[in-house]
Amino acid sequence: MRRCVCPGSYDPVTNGHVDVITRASGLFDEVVVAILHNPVKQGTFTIEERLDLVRQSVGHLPNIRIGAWADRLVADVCRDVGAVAMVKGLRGGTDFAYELPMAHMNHHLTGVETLFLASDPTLQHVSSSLIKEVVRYGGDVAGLVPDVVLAALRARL
Ligand code: COD
Repeated sequence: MRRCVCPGSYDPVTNGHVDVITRASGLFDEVVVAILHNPVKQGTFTIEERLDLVRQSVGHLPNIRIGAWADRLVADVCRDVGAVAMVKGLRGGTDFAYELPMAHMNHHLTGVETLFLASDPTLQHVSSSLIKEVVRYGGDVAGLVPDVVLAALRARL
């Protein structure tokens, strides 16, 4: 079985994430969506809330597992779940500059490969942080996040 991990903070999951996870699920036998800690980001939603929102957004896909590993290296999670690769989205040059050293480091740690999918051009401007900022000031992000996330954001922010 060819398995991959789609790692992220998912705080919260957006349609950009959903697009990458959906495309990865067509390429691999199984996709493990892994909610991990990004040390430079403050959390808005708890890990349980993020798990629940991811479940409601991609749980309909037949070959998806969802889990949270708050204090683990992503390379170790990939090894533990038996994933040959992690799959990430690239929105542009800034993502590439951020992701490339991590891809090298993760390969150095356990030999795990990182595959990048070019983001859907209509979702290139979507990030969890920008979505939260726009919602906080009353902007409309319908169509950029799953409906369930939109409701959670409005209730929280
Ligand atoms: N379109 C396409 N892809 C997108 C979009 C979009 N609109 N939005 C986000 N993505 C991609 C991102 O590029 C990223 O690949 C992925 O989705 C997750 O995004 P986020 O923002 O939810 O998650 P990040 O970038 O904060 O995740 C960072 C990790 C948690 C993966 C990283 O910090 C990590 O690996 N932490 C665990 C500890 C560890 O192993 N550290 C050492 C790493 S070398």
